[in-house]
Amino acid sequence: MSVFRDDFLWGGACAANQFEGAWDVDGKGPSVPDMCTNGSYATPKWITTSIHPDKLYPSHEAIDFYHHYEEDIALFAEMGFKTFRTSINWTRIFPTGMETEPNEKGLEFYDKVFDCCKKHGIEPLVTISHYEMPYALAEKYNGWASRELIDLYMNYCKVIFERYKDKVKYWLTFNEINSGTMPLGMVLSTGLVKGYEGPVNEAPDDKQGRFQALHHMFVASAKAVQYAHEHYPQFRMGCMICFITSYPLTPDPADVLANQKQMQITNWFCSDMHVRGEYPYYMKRFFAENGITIQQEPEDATILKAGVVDFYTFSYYMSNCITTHKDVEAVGGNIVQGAKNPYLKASDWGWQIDPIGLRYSLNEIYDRYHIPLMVVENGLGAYDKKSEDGKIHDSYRIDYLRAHIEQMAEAVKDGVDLMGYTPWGCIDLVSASTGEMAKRYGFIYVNKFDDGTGDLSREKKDSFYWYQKVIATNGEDLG
Ligand code: BGP
Repeated sequence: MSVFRDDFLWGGACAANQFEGAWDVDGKGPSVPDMCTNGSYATPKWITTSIHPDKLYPSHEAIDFYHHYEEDIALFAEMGFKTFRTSINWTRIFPTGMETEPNEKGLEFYDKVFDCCKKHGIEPLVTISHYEMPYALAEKYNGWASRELIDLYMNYCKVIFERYKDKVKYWLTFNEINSGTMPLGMVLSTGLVKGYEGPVNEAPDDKQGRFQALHHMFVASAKAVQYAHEHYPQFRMGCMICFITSYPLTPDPADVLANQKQMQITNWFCSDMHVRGEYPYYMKRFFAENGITIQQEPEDATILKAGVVDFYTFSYYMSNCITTHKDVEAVGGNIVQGAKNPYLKASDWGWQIDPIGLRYSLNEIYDRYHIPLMVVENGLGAYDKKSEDGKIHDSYRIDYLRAHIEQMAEAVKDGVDLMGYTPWGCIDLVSASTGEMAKRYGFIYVNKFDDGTGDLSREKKDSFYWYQKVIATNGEDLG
């Protein structure tokens, strides 16, 4: 007997700006990621203030899901997907974010995508804003630094809610909102990039601006949730957190405390805002010690309380160690760096692989909130090489996913209410952190390379057939 519930949402996850391409087709406007060049593990990608003809911008074509969506969704269906997590490109609907009328052609595209999902019995799970905002809003308002963004985001939400009310039930307001607690969130999510051109990891950090931007995003999220609950009671509204579990590197109480602080600021702060609808007590001291003052309107507290989410989703790739000790070996990570854990191995990109940490995280989150959880990103970014038989034998990816699903099963046995699982980049796509194609996550290989070449043809990897079996047995056969 499977431990996962009968209606468990097995599927996969992608984001519009990382796989759709067609960046200027059918009236779409440029987004912040459309201004980002390619990079690699060693060389950071850049954000530019205009498009340089001599540079490569990977989101412009990406894997061209825009023109391949029927073929791709058919492949997802063949794997047995019950759900498909994707996002809507805000700039397809409102090219600058400031129009009064939406772009009909953009709306039609998502009609076709969601209809195609329905045809295959796949439930869409839609991220409203996944690391993508109109570049015009970054230029004019310095992104979420401005309160104006709340109304503009609401205009966008109202249009897509009404248009897709019969097609989409599950919505996530912002992808990995907590990346705004870290400097990398300047470019990725808060859009504080007005006038900045240079490597994304060197954008001058504006801590005050980031936390003010987060406040605006929390209010926007809460307003969207409240509006959805009032007008579309069938909707289920969720948050999405980049959950980076960290451990104290040593039993030194100073390390334990440092880790507790780290967990509070990077993981729990944004989670608490979404689920409990108010600033947690520990932020007062953090703001005071960091010279941060949050400008709030009198109505904000009520809005935040009224717009708490129905379910909690998160990405989980790795864990980290925190220490107060000097001279320890550092490691990389998706949005946060830490100390090397001697018990774990890391991916080729330095992300420490920790399946047990997923069970631990699921228990920690569920214990705190007691609302349904979903793992909406997980996976191994790896270099895939074709074997002599011309196929991709990605046993390393299967091993990674199997180990994580095993730990999800343990968490369910622990009593955690887990709704579903959508591994990241179920079809190869552009990496968010580096802009590479070479960092592949997919069950489906796409013939597209870092230099922009490739015929975009799709091929099934070994993991495709493995995941098909996992879904068919509701997670019982992980062999
Ligand atoms: C998450 C993002 C995704 C995705 C993933 C993998 O942080 O939500 O957009 O890209 O990480 O990261 P990367 O693409 O950098 O390997």
